[in-house]
Amino acid sequence: MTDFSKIGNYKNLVMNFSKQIIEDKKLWFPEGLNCINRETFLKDNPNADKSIFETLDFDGDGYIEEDEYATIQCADEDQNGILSKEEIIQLHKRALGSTLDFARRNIDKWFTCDVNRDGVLSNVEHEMTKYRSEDCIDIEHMRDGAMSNAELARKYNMTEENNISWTQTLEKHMESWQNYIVKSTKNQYGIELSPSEIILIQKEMIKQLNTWLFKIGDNATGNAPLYNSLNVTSYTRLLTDEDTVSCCGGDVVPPPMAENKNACERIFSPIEKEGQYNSSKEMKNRLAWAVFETPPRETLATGEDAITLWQDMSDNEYAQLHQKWIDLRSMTANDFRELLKPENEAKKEEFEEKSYMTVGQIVQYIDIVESVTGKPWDSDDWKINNVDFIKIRLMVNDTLHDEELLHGKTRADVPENRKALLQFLEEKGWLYEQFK
Ligand SMILES: [Ca+2]
Ligand SMILES: [Ca+2]
Ligand SMILES: [Ca+2]
Repeated sequence: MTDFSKIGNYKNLVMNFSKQIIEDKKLWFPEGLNCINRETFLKDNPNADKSIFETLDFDGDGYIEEDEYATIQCADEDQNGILSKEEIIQLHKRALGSTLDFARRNIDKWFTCDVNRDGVLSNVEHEMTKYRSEDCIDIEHMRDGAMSNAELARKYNMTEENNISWTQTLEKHMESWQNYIVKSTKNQYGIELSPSEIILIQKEMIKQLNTWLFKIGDNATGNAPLYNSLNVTSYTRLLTDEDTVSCCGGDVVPPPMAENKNACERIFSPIEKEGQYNSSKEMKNRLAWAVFETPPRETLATGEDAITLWQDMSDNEYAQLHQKWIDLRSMTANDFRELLKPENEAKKEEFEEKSYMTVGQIVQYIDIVESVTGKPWDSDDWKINNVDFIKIRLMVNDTLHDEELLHGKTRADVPENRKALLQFLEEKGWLYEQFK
């Protein structure tokens, strides 16, 4: 387990971040990342224990990135510079919680490809993944519901019996995902998951698989989860519970909210804990940000504040971008619903060309929020508290009713199009007792 306590008081460390190109991360951050290499760290902190560098460099790439350092700062709730036992436990809990969340979603993702729900990704099913555009906007093609391979081949004009050169089983998928998540929990939180926690992750996946004996998640029924169709950027912006301001979007590019490019405005406040909430204005900012096509991050300088983020842009360029933000932000729920009408098809297409979310997705999100608040989106007399927010997340992920799906069900209740999954789970020994 990572020993955060040996860092001592991190505020005593000299941290001279500078923009550097990291070979391993060049693909994502071609302009480099704000970080410190080992040599600089040791030079600036001659008296610090040598192992502190390794502790702070979560992913072991030889650099302490700002993100890695920020995790420590965030975990230090009372800001006294030292991670107490309790603060480390909380960090660990948060890391595990998010991992379990991802475990369920990983299984949900699998079934966007495994259309006949038999636990194996056939050639035809794999072929179909090419209909998935890079940003997943076209993923609707992939969610026609449970369908046999023959039906699928017919629908997409493929030969079903093409030689099976590529088969992936769910088991292999789960195993490789598990390896990935263990590594990424270390990279992101500096947390090493224990063997018993890894078993917990496996159990979570198996539970979700049993849930899929009944889970619909199909376009055909109109119940496609919003999560499966959103691109990663929009998803993050809609569902992050962390404090975010227009000058530092964290891992994602902020929106040009402020009139003055050097100013900072709050997009929304943190909503992670009891008592915290987002106002209707903040929620509308959130949605607009998820929709807004921000400039590619490599065209922006990365940095801690707005001043460095927007500096490379001329005042005029920024003003234009800001105007686009204002225009989008002034759109009402009704405007979006209007766009969905058949006679507005052309307008809708035009809008979607410059949008991270489809109009359908936007309306689906608004519907979810309205159902939680019981108030119209366009009014201003509502807010979202921490409990509401969790509910919205569950609804976006379509996992709100997962627990109930298994209640009181037996083998006889398993629908015909899930018999293959039932058999698969039985063979693997993953089938819940109640279905045997
Ligand atoms: Ca690192
Ligand atoms: Ca502390
Ligand atoms: Ca299959």
